[in-house]
Amino acid sequence: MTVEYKFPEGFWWGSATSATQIEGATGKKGKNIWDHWYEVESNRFFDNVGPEVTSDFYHRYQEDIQLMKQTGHNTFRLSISWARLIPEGRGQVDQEAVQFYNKILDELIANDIEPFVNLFHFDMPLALQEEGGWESRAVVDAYVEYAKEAFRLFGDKVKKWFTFNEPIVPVEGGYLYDFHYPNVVDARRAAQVAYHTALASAKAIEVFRTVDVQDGKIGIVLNLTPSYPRSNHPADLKASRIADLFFNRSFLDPAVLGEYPQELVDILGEHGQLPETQPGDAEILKANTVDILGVNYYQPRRVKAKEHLPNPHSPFMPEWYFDHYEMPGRKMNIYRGWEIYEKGLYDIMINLKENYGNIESFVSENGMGVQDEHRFLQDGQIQDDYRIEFVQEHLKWLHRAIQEGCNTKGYHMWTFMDNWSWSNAYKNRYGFVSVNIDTQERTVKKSGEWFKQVAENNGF
Ligand code: BGP
Repeated sequence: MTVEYKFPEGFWWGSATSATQIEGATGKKGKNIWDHWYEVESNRFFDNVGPEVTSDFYHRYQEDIQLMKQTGHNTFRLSISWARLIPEGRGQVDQEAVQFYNKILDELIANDIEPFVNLFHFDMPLALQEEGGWESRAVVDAYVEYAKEAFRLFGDKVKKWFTFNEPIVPVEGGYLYDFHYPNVVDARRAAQVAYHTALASAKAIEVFRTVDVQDGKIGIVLNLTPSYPRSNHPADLKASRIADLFFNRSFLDPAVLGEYPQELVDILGEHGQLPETQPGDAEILKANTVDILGVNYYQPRRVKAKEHLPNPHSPFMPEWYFDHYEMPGRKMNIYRGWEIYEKGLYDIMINLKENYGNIESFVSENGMGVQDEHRFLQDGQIQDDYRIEFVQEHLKWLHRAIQEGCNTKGYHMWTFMDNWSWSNAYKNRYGFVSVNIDTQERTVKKSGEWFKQVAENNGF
């Protein structure tokens, strides 16, 4: 068989998950904001389904790791649940949790699947949220202690660490647009949360390198959403540049370059939205940039100049500077409502090469959510040709980026098996493996079989 799109030797093939979305067994851990939000407002969750069981990975991890093998994984990203490891967020470590994560890591390694471990995937322990969550500087310190504990406990087995997954999402969801707990809408508080998260990441990296001296690499996973202007008109270009500042560079620049873009600082300053900082913070950010960058890419952002000037008396929001628009003729994932633009992945990688020192990177999430996916069931298997096409077309652009010298080491799908997704619960299915949420029965989809071939041939 000729392999037209061959990837570099040792390419990472796999998928990503997060603790809250797959583990279940919530009764055996401390509460996080998801457990709490579901308790107080279950109607905010699709079909009123909460995180108590999800895909029951807690009990089924052995079977699941076998399925990872069957679907060609040589790497796999999971996250540690902070509130499982340290139920109150700081202090006592739970020994059952230590055993649980050790068993998973051992099982992965025994099956030649390298574990990539992420420390925070949207799941603030409730006890710390009650202290102010990421608005509180003391919570940054608690996070650094947790990171240190995780490095100490699992550092012999884990050689790829990530401080955060998509840190902008809790900022947007929790403090700007009301789709995550604590449902605050306030740009200045959002800026404080964003700043403390970036600082927490840098401080965890400092501990990783200096205090505990771990071997291996440490990075961050960012959802980069390339911002495309409607036209070359200066006003559209400016709108797109500012959207990029808010939604990409607000984390990308401090993580990779160790400092904030001046234009972002100026805009926030003009509106009195700057976060509180402390002397010495800038040096910490500068000295502790990432070794490796995970790139989550789902869709682009299409932007045009603002049509109506914002009311200067209304509270400040990033949208004071741009409007979104629907590009005519764009290709859509009709099953999820997101635009599909495969070349976006190439544009991201070229940007990293040209403007971010060609940092070592990989695609840490990319995938296609599908509502009511059981309609594609035939002879007991989901025939997800649309997903195969989706992945393949993205991989073609990734291949081209690599050929042009981008330092890209792997491709992880979102996600391994259908899982519970935040307030969307089980609405959109993303897995290579389908999960019947009533019986917990797993079945490899057509895309899972296809992915195995791709991984085995290191291309297609
Ligand atoms: C990413 C998150 C994942 C996952 C995915 C799909 O942003 O990192 O945790 O939820 O989005 O999201 P959804 O199920 O809402 O389509």
